[in-house]
Amino acid sequence: MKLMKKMMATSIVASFLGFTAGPVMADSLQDVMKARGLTEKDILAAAKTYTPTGGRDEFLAFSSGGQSGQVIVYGIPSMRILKYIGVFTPEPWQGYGFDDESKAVLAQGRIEGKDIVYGDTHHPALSETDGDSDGKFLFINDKANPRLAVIDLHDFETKQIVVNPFFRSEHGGAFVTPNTEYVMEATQYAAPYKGNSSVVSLNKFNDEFRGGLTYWKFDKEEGRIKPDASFTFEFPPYSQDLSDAGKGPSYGWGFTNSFCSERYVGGIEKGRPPYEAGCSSKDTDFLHVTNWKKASELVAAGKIGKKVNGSTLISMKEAVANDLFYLIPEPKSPHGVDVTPDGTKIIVAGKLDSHTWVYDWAKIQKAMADKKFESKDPYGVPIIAINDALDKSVAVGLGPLHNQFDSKKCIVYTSIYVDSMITKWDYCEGKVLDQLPIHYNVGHLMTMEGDTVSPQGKYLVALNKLAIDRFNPVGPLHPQNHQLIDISGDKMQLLYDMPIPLGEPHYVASIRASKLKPAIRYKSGTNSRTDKRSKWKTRAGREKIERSCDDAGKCTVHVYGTTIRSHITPETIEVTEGDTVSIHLTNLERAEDETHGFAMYAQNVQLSIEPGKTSSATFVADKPGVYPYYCTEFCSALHLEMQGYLLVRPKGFKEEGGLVEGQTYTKEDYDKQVKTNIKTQGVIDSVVGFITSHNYKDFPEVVALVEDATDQLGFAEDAKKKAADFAEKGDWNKAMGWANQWWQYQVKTADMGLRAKTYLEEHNAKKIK
Ligand code: CUK
Ligand code: CUA
Repeated sequence: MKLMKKMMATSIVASFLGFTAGPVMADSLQDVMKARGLTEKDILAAAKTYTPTGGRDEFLAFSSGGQSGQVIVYGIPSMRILKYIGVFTPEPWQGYGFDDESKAVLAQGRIEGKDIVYGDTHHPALSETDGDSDGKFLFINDKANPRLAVIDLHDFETKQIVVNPFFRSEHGGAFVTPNTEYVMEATQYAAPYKGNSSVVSLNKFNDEFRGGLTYWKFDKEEGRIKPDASFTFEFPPYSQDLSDAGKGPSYGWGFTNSFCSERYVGGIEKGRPPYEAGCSSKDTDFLHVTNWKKASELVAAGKIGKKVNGSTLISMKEAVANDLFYLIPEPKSPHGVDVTPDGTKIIVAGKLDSHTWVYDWAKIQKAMADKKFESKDPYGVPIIAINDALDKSVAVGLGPLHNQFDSKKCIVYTSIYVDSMITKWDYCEGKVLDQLPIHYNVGHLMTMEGDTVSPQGKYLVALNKLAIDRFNPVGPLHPQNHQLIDISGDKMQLLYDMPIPLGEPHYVASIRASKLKPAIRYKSGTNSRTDKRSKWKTRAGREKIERSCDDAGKCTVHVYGTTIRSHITPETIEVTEGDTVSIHLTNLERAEDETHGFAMYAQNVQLSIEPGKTSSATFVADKPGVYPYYCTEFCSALHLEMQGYLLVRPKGFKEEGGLVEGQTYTKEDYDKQVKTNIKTQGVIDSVVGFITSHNYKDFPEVVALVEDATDQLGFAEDAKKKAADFAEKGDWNKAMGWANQWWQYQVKTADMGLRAKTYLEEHNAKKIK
């Protein structure tokens, strides 16, 4: 222990004086290229993606985490993973699904009374203002259990989960309208609407099974979806697929495609052809066109819609009667539907066709105005003839799936599943410009801010379904392969393969990193899931334990605790067998990245308490015993010592004896420690001298570090006084303990100070006196 202290003190001095040794460069670039078998093309690709230490990415990508029910955040062009965000699934690192606050969010996603602890996430969507990404919120859907989640990009935390009031599966979400007025969510597999469980026979498929499209109302101020202000279009039982919202001239409208408009019901076990055959017999399916703007006005005026399950349902009859709903034939078993950045065209990729079809919004509008329809579907929905809607169709390759737009006018990229390639083409001229093989079988593709009115170009990511031979094998289940492609020139250039080890990410949304303004800390005592002050917020020195019992003799213990480097207050919690224990911890830190964790033996407790946050863990102490707890984030040199005990006493337990000391100290020990502390103070003083003699106030990062160091130094002063008081009384054990605590605070101060000094040196701070 003493040796370790000495080593630490020495290293503080050494790093202050700048004794650092760097490696000697032995290799030349040519040597490395030769040794690793790299070509010049490889080196160029590396230079385009390599991000030197401390460097930042130009774009951030929010990838679906597929079956994991999470979101993956990574940087572009470095392709470095930055975070997994727990959404539909518990995520222990973040305490998501372990603290009371986030358990309440996951509970919103219960389906018909059941906890669902996975999600089949498909499409993330970033909030928009005037059709452009605004960096405020992220939405993502769960296909299997029709749900939608809201993530606040202020802290990258999931705030809300809503369950679709009608559907039993969905796919065409999340897609936002240009001012995030609504978030679209369309069904996939038709089913009787929820609450209609008496109808289960597939014989009634045509009459009782339904698809649909929900427009979830989003309140941007509050950052929450408003189910009672949302509405759902009843759709025929065609398997609706993806959606996109209109923009510019098509603002106010939504587009949702479909497959299996054959309404085939399968039955392979009865000798009937399987779904895959019955659902792909017709030459065309239907693009569903809905007017959400007019619908919202009519619903608000009480003219249409019926309140069902706390939300509004617009029947097909009402939608048709009010000119809110139309169908247009589209290529066989289509997949992606994407509105061009200027909102004038709608591009549909026909999975079983080798063409993409480009629809013209002006033509569609004219057909609607003239009430020129080729016919009606069996549900009375008007069908606009293909010739009255289509601008052109372009042969792009076998199995086109999805489209994304470039910053250059008229340029679109389409993923070609069967041919494993990306096709770059011009949708104004109807010309293919370039094709690039990818590895293998691409699903979605994504360009920078490619869903918005102003795509940023530069890069494209191909989300490939199969990796096969691209990475070191890790068993029969392979990682996903995201390939980064440079699209800044005329020819696409493949730059990088990135394995994704977490579910199948169907889609990714990207944003210019400078648009994001994530927080460093919470206002002290924040419940991060409600964004409000927690009722359990605790201030330094106000920590307490309260036990109360109801008339039936059920007792609850509330622990109002705090965490700060490097202790948890309280350090001993004593309860009685059978008590419900609620531990509420507020992290008193203000320093960047000073998160504390809190885990406890055998209680399934694991919290992540970021600076300012208040987190709670509630459990029943049903077994007498000793339960160690500790901090799970390596937060400081004395992190391992950030610990405590929960003691669960049997009823009627009588304590015997008092606390014993494991070690006794003398005046000599105390004096020696004080000497060390005074030496350490010398180091701190010179660091402070360096900082204050420079223009550190021009660097907010350094100002924050200095604030934190000043806090720590204040605590050191406190401990120093306590040590002196006990020394006066000749209580060398307590004097020694507080002298040690004094030194601990000094170490933390020095740590902050050295970080500030390094920062100033690296950023060429100016000497001011
Ligand atoms: S989907 Cu999976 S490749 Cu859910 Cu958008 Cu197309
Ligand atoms: Cu706090 Cu480790």
